[in-house]
Amino acid sequence: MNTPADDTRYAQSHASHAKAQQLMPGGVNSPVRAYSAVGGSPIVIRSGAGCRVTDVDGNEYVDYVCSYGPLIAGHAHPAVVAAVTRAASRGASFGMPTEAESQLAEAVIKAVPSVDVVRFVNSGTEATMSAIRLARGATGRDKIVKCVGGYHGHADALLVQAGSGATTLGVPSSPGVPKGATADTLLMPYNDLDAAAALFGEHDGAIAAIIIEPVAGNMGCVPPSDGYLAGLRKLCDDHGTLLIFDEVMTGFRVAFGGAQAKFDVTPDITCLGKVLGGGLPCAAYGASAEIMNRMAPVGPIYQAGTLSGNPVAMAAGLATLEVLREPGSYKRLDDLTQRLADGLIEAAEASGVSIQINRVGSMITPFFTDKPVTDYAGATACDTAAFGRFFRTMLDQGVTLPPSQFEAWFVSLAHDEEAIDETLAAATRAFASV
Ligand code: HOZ
Repeated sequence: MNTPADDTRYAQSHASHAKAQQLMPGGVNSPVRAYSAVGGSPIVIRSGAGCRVTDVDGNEYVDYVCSYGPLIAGHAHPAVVAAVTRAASRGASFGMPTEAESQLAEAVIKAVPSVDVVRFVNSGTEATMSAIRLARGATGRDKIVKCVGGYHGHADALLVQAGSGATTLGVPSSPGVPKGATADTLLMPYNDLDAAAALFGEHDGAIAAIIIEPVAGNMGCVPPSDGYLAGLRKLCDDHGTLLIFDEVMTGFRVAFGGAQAKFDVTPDITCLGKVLGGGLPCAAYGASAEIMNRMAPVGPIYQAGTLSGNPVAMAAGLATLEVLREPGSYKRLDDLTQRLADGLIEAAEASGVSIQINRVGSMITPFFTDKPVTDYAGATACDTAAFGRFFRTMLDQGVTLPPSQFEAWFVSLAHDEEAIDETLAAATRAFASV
């Protein structure tokens, strides 16, 4: 355990970030990393191993960012490192097919109920924007529905009332997105089936797709209420609309087959990412052959990518899925995360701090509120200043959390009881500081 902060604890991180700010907007390549919502400047990471990361000052942290989800096997898992090293030694990219693509495609198709044919891309953003194009092309309709506070990457049509970093930075609808790009994007509150039905009432015959995170993860973790996903499935069936599950966060995370396997609701199109690439840039979208074969070169709907299906990323993904296939993996993730949830509630109660824990598998968010959080309105009503104080005190004690109330924390197979208990000891002190 690190000692509480003193003036020199983050000296190298501060110097490094100051230099980075001259070179990149905010010194970062993804806005949430800049710590805007929690104050201070970010720690700069030197390395990671297992469930821990080390910053450039040599401070060690138990890590719950886990790269925002991909690192379900932990940092630098030996099998993943070996697979990546082997693949890289054979060549980084070819722009021609490799067998690794078919191997990972087979693994995805076997695991994910809705996917019979899959296309690899490089990021979750690419997966969702391609899925939207596919849905529009397949239905001949333009309108899409997304949830208020849902985040599906930064493509224009989806950057409307978006969660994650967009909400954290106070720009849920970004300047620079032309009105025309979002004119066909309809919004509904998460977990509100009546609101979804009302949209179909207003726009019947015009809605190509609903795109939804089946477990919301980008307003913090918010599980679907009973019957919600099945209700959306039925509405889509009744109206000839395609249901897209954005499982970039939940795929291979909440179950090997994703949220669709866990909640037993099968979408038409699935987007994957994060765990799929084991920490390397990799994502995918998939569906039935009937739908997917509308994509070029079989069909006319166009989407392409120089680095798509990159062999090093394929190797990292395959090795990560292999780790997850070990018996008991998901039970272990569940048990560890439940231990964290129970301990956080106990620690908060001891300090008289009101929190609500939302958890699905190894995704967890403690919300600083005394009311259940079931949607974006509930998430944004939380005490974000209290979260910021909690965050800083945790950091000072050697625990890295996503620097926003509107993100999920991730537990990996590399976490263990000792790391969780270390986290809870830190949390007891952090709640006292709130
Ligand atoms: N979907 C990721 C977590 N909400 C994004 C991470 C980021 O914005 O850097």
